[in-house]
Amino acid sequence: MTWDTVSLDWNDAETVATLTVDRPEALNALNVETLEAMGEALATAADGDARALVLTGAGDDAFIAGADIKYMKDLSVAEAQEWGELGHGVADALEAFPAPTIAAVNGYAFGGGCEMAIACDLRVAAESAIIGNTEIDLGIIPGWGATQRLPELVGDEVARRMIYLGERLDAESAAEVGLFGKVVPDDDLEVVAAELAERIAEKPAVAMRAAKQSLNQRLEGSQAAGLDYEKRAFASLFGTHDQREGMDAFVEDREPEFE
Ligand code: DAK
Repeated sequence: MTWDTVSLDWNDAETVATLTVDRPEALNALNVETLEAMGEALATAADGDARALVLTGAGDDAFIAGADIKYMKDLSVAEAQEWGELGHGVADALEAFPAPTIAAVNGYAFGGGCEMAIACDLRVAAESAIIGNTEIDLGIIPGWGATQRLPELVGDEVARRMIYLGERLDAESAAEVGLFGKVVPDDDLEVVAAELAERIAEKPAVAMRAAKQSLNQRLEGSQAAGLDYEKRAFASLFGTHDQREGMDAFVEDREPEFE
């Protein structure tokens, strides 16, 4: 199976799959086609019994610069709900992937890009990576899981600062708050992520799956309700003045004037 904006590659032993988002013209921002392709690629990797999966972005500039603002800007509430479901589906598929997933964060990881990274089991970052949930500056809130997953990783105080202020953290600061497990020189990222994936892939697969499922179990229940709430809250912002203004301003390359 091949896709225009996503590739799926395997190591020689066919134990580690690497899913690369490849939309250079939009800094790997996620549109409908790319999210659908990611979902299919994850299913293919699971069917191929991947024992570890690496998620990364093509090129040196971006992991994923977020959801595609140009696509999102004119969505109605109903369309935003569908859009939310699509992105949530991919983040959920990463979280529930039957083997550990590693985000190799190269460059920008904003908004939905940050949300895909935090849906992975582990995060390794290049020194030049910058990460944040920047949605507030577009007049919306994170819509693919960050209000629930981010506090789990970095604690409530830091998550609130990041989401309320749209803070963009450099790699070192992100590692300090526990968002990145490891920061490496840019040129080493691919190798370090691959080595980590290989180490995981060499462990007993059945126990690994049980370990992941058990760790994920603690998130069940209250997180599901929280994710549902987030979907509804996100969609309800479409059509508001600040959502239109925030996204128009981005597309027109000017400062937004919020209400
Ligand atoms: N969407 C669409 N295009 C994008 C993009 C994005 N997120 N980010 C960058 N691009 C495009 C730019 O428009 C530009 O395209 P052209 O003008 O060349 O056609 C090209 O990529 C290169 O970008 P720049 O020229 O801006 O490059 P710079 O190096 O100057 O700046 C930047 C890079 C990453 C700092 C800047 O592009 C930027 O700030 N981008 C926006 C980052 C951002 O705010 N990301 C968060 C998006 S909001 C939900 C669903 C989803 C979400 C929430 C709820 N529900 C339905 C529940 C998620 C929301 C988000 O992710």
